[in-house]
Amino acid sequence: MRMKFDVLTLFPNMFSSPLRESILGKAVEKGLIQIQTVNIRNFTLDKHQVVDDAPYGGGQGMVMKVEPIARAIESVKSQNRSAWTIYLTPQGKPFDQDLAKRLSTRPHLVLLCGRYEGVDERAREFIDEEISIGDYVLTGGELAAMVLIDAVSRLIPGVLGSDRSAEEDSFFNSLLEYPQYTRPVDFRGRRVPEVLLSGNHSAISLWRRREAIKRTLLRRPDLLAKASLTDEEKGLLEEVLQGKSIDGCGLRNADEEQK
Ligand code: 4GX
Repeated sequence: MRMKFDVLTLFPNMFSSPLRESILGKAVEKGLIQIQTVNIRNFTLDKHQVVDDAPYGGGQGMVMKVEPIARAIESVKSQNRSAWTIYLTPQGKPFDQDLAKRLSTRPHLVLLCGRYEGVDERAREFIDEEISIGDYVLTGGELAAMVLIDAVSRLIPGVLGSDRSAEEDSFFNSLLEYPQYTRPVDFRGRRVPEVLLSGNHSAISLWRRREAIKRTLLRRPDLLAKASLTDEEKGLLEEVLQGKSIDGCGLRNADEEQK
């Protein structure tokens, strides 16, 4: 087993099908990853198995109680001391590919999924790291946990096919992907760029790197600022910046009037 995920949640059923389809399903079958859910409700001690309560000081909604969370985390940790505990919350560190890479080196992640207005502040003392998957509000941490599991799992050696390495991804060198085409060569008059049909591999490679740079410049200049470009890529960027053919780069305005 290369990597184990334990998910602490009030809705374990949410994790049954999505993570067992396709590539992740294969990885689970192969024993490369293991995903287990722990129902926080099983760690209540009262007859009615209450997991939430009204906030002290008043206010809207409910807060997840600290004791069931503490007992659930202690239970998982007692079986595996190397476990690294993560709380998914909009207040956490922004999740990105670098963070996914760092987490993929850990043998055991424990993911706490909050519901309602969040967890009692004292539950945070059981957490090693808080992570946000983006600046928007979900109804709970479960979908965020699934995003993290997906992005981390595909970095585990053997999870992607042998001919398909995660290191080839555009984000590996922090550029957006170049445009891809497959058959037919002519779709309603829109043709595949000639260079891709040429069989000239160095010309194809150059075209792809130029397109990746154009697209990144136009759509995500913030990524380009962070990217460590090779001298050749810097040259391509200069060319593009000097205005040699900057078309739409596949960008369409969502507000554009539909024809
Ligand atoms: N990236 N959510 C956490 C519960 C909550 C409410 C208030 C703290 C304060 C999210 C995200 C996310 C929804 C998970 C609210 N926790 N998680 N949950 N964005 O939106 O990770």
